Amino acid sequence: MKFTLQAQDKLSQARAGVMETAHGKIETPIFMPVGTAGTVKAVHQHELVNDIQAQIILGNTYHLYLRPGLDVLQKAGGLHKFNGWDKPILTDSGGYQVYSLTEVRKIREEGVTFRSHVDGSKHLFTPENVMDTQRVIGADIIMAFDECTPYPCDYNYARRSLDMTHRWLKRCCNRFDSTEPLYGYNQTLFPIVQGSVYKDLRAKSAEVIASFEREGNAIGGLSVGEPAEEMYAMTEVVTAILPKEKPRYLMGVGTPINILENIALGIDMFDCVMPTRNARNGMLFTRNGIINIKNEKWKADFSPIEAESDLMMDQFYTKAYLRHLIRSQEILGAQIASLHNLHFYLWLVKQAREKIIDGTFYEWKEKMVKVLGQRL
Ligand code: PRF
Repeated sequence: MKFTLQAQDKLSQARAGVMETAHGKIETPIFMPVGTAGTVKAVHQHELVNDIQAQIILGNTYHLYLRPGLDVLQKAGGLHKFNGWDKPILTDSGGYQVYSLTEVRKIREEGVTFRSHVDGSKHLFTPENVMDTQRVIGADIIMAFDECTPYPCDYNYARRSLDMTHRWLKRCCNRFDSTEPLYGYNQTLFPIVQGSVYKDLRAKSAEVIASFEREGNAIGGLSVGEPAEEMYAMTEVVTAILPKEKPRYLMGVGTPINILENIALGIDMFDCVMPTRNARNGMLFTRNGIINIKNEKWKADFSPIEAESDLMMDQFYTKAYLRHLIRSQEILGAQIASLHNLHFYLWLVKQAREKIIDGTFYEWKEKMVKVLGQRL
């Protein structure tokens, strides 16, 4: 993988760049729609490509390992072949999903044992087998196995967990570097900074992670319930240490405002379930603020979903109709709202990129942050 920086904002740490993977280019800053089980929920591949120009999607090792399982994925020739998405894919390692989705789990030096949320069966994830699984899935960018500490988290737990995440990283790299890709194209491994909300632990972790000299670096353990100001403070500590010439990925973040603030702090890549998950509950993100489409207010509003948007569906359907679909739990409601929100997120990062390149990012960002939090 190659990463080229194209522009750097003067008033902030924001940057614009381009990543080149085996499945194509990614212009940064970028938002990656989440396709947990190999599908971005309620959105077709052709809509991702043609209607919203998604450049990369995310998959989850945990879900794909449980269903459809590695035998099917390997027979298919990897996830790209299986789901028909031939642009870049990034897979999360399963670490985070094991902590958030499974109840019975034991975290040990060897790895994590857990019970499947699907059928209760027992499994063990280790740094080694998670690398092997991500080889089988065949994502372009794969993630290290880490422990995402909860919030709040006491200092000593965070410190011990961090040391283990670093030892796990060494094991991930050993396994990854001693195995070959299965489908004839290169994959790359990103390590993950942890350290909860403690500046000294974050700084130490960033130094350790940077010393592995991988092609890109990620920041985990944020957006887990801490106040936004604490998240920003941690990003700032970490981006000051991670190398400038490599992409930085902030995992699981966040609201449109979180994304803009973190771009200003030097982050290049984001993913979050918020645009799709919230869409299914009727929350629409727009360039004028947030709409709860279920509100009475929209009952007979026959204006387009978003007049300024260039998404065909935003022009074609009205607010009143989308309100009706969502309130009736019609499948089409989830489809329209999900595509709308993803289109908005991709519009936002594309705007940010253009503003960074033309030198007006900072003032634009300040203005947008005021607008985007409004409830319409
Ligand atoms: N680790 C991994 N995946 C993640 C996170 C993490 O800390 C987060 C935290 N926001 C989201 N996804 N492996």
